[in-house]
Amino acid sequence: PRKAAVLGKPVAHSLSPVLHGAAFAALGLTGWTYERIETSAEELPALVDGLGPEWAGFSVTMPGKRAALDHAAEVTPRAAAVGAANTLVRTARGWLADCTDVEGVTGALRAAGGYEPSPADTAVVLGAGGTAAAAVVGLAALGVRQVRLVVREPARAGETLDAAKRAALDVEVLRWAETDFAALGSAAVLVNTVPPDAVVPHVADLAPIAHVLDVIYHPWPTPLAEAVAARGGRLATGLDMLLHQAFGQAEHFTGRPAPRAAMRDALRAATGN
Ligand code: SKM
Repeated sequence: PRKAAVLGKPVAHSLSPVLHGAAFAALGLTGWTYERIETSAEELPALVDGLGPEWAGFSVTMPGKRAALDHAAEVTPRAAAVGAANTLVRTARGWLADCTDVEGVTGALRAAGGYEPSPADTAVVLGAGGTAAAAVVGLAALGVRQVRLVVREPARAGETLDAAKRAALDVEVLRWAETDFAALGSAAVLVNTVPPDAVVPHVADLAPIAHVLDVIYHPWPTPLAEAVAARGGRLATGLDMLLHQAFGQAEHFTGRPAPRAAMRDALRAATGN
């Protein structure tokens, strides 16, 4: 039997043990365990190197995603594109870093958000934190070419902007306070990564967008989600994203196809959704 864990700080709220515990059980991997280990970014390298060969790999959440990328011997193209890793997998050559958050975004937008991309589409991303970089790389992976990035602090948007440029996106950075939100309502797809209090004044302008991933899912529904649904739009949530990013991790840890239905059912049971 092998072991895996989610590393982060805080980590007590993480639903990854629900998802990966269900995956191991559905694959008949008796004795395999998945736990939470509270770890700062600074502690991460020594922690993973100090654990024995029974450890197959790790999910990595905030604040360790950059440290995980920097510590790896090998980096997948999508982790390099995002500039962060949410997965470390043990290989014969050392740690392999991947960023399955990209699949979290693409899977959530397609499956829950009903989004069928077209190259002429314009996407809007609200926010420039860690999730925004995965969002722009995910949108590029879907075939979107143009992104409007609406940010409250342009000085902090550098990492997301770099990710958008690496993904060869045509990106326009808009300063939140000066943005004409009504003009954004014609976008094909929206990924929101900022808290409801900032979005509320603009909900009516954004509501016409037909496909929305609102990564903020607590409390649900957000005012944005309600307004989009009332206009007939399709919604994906942070929980959809969590589910879809876990599939690739489960495959990395076990070497087998992820038991998707079992993982989805376990997440639903744990969250009442
Ligand atoms: O990228 C994911 C990570 O793999 C696990 C996670 C969690 O357990 O809450 C959240 C995201 O950062």
